[in-house]
Amino acid sequence: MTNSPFHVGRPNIHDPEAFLQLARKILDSRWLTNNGQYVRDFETALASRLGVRHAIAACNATNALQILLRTLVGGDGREVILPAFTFVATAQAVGWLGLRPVFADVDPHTHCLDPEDVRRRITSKTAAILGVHLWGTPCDVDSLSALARAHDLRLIFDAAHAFGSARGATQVGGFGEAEVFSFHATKVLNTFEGGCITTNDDALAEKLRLIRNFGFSGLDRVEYLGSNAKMPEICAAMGLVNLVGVDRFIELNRERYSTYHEALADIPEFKLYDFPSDITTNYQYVLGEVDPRISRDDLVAFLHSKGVLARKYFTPGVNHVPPFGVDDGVADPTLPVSEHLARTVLVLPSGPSLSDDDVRAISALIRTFVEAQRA
Ligand code: T4K
Repeated sequence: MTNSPFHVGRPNIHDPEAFLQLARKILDSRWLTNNGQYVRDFETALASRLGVRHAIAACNATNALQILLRTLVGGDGREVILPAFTFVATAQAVGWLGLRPVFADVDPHTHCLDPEDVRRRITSKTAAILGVHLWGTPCDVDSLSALARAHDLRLIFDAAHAFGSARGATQVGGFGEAEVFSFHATKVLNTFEGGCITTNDDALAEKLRLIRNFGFSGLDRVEYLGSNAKMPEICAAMGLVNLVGVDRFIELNRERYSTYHEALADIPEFKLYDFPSDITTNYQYVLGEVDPRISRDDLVAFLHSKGVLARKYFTPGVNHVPPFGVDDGVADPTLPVSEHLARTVLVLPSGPSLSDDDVRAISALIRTFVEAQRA
């Protein structure tokens, strides 16, 4: 493999020169953080792009989830229902606040929350549903909204993977009471580290802006229990530059996905994730399920030995991560789909840093491994 190693999360950088010019301006201005001009410009650009009233920039999605959960739900031991198949940060944000995560199973096709399983897990202690638009596929928002309304629950979404995704005419960003994006270096839109909360609720947005900054409502006046979840100016500058290129990144992601689709179509032991036809996505993650008769972990080791740094997202499942559980190899029978996916899913390198030839070469390695196992 000539260009290896190949990474799952190579950062997308639209225009380094434009970024460096902004960096110079930030240094000259001596205004580095605390709601500076670039953060405000980035928030305006995000809100406009996502079709929402408010985008509140944050230092990362984990912190953003925490201040949102704390503001809407509190931190008093009540229960939050979330998927068992997600990145650990979703559950850690809940656990960090002293809320109790209740893990629900996911749909075998979308890998997003199964509303029927959510319904079964609602109790008198349930305070909120936290959906995750995994792999950039929007959740079954209508069913989850109906459940939240019927049981008087808060409904928020972890949209860390879903910048640029949409269900019908509504872009991710406008669902539930609020949504949280990640702009981590590995995401389709990156600000080094970063994230944002989007909402159409004016009062919630105003409160979150204060809480993000220690709860200050004036120079010497603290109104709420706050935190420090501010995005620095340099990150906002990166975001502004990358926003210009994000549609191109998505287009390149889509091309890589199509190439994988063609190259892997006749390998039944590697079932490429199919994005539902009624949604729009950013194609940031390309993944497949490895037939359980073949060791997913051996395939990963083989690919790594060839410089292809495929990832076992998300293994172990969050229900097996301390303090939520133990990783003792015993599957939870009430979470059959999540347990299966945690054992079989493999995320492949993709995105603008790879060429279509790289994708074909990676696919050929998968074929070689699978055929050797068949023999
Ligand atoms: N909710 C969900 C559903 C999430 O997936 C995440 C984060 C969050 C919430 C929380 O968002 P943040 O608080 O992070 O904003 C990575 C990311 O760190 C994490 O943001 C992401 N999800 C998760 C799925 O993946 P790791 O530990 O796997 O990253 P790492 O360092 O192994 O990097 C992945 C690949 O990318 C490697 O091959 C190296 C390459 N890479 C990475 C970085 C940072 C580069 O080439 N350049 C880089 O600068 O967690």
